[in-house]
Amino acid sequence: SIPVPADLKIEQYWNCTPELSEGKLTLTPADYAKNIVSGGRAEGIGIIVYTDSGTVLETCGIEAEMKDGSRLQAESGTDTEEGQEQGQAAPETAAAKEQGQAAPMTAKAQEPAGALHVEGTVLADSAGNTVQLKGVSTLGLAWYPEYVNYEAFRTLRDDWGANTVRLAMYTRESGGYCQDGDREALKKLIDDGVNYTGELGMYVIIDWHILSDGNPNTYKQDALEFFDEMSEKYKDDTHVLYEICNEPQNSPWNTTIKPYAEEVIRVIRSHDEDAVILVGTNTWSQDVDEVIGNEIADENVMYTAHFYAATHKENLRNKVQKAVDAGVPVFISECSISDASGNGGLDYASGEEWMKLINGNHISYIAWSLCHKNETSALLQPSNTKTSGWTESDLSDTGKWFRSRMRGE
Ligand code: IDC
Repeated sequence: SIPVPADLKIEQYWNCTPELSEGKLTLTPADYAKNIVSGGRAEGIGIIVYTDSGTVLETCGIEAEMKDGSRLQAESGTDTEEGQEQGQAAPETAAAKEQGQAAPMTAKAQEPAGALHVEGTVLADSAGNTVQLKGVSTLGLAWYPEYVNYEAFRTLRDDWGANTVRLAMYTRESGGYCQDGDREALKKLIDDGVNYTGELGMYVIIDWHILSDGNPNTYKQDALEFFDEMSEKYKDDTHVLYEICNEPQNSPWNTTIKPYAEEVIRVIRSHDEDAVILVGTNTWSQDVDEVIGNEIADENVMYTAHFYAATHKENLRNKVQKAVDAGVPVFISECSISDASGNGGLDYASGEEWMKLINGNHISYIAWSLCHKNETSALLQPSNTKTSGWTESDLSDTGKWFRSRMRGE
């Protein structure tokens, strides 16, 4: 809660919900209902503000660490006493006192989101704070390319509270990378997606979307070349995660998926030592329990579980919990409340059970899928024509449900 001039206006914000009232600006972090306690830290939260009168905003209780290690500080002016009584004000730092005057807040262009790493079963930022990624997946990149645009992602960030976009690139389906797809066009869409998310301070997942090809080794050579190219190109982009096989089937973990993953990971690691890599599990990414005691020897690997709540219920939830309890880092890189066909009736009750599991374990999750196809998992109404700036009435029932979950409502 920050005291601000009465005529303050908010131009932009990210990873938080700002609320202005009577000369006070309150920022609520978007992260899984996280409270920043007095003296605590939060990263990636931003606001751009201005005043018509030109009043400089210099008395606020915010302290921020800049990328170059220097500190941007501002001392709380009028709110200190009251705030301290409530245990809310930012601490008066020694440095701020020494300066005798607070540094002005500068509006900076959004920095790309900082590198993540796996800590225990969850993701964490460089300061060790748990980070829960949440966001949406495209449908096949070749099918709905119009939704890969800056404003669409910005809407997801600012209105949905999403911090991640998954770029699903099918391999074998029509328009797929190893089928009849236009490889250059697909890579251009990925590049656009990586750049837009970078500019927006969001994370992005490059998803090698195997499906009807079943065994990840079907196109292993293509996968090795593709990830060689991607990881070299994006080695300095801290916001990029790689998902190396969407949904293997009839592929036992130990003899088939794990050796494939080890090979692809070796290639990625030759360019990028620590990007987070997501590995699919057998049976359409449902057998995360197979990984228990047989993990890949790499610190920044997570294993995916996918659910479609109307089909996958307690049985799969138990498997996920069992894996997490055994220390396996699980990432839900695809999910919906429809049935497994991506269509059919929605199961809200099962969806709520999944959310309890997800939030109870700080599991990252991605909703399927950002498009207006006439199927119930599509997040937009079939009649939708907007490529960004959707209001609630533009969203399908599934879209509305996920939006309110991501907003923590
Ligand atoms: C579905 C799409 C559908 C498309 C089909 C292609 O929703 O429009 O025609 O793929 O085969 C998955 C897959 C994902 C599926 C989705 C729903 O990862 O590609 O998308 N699903 O069936 N696993 C479980 C469900």
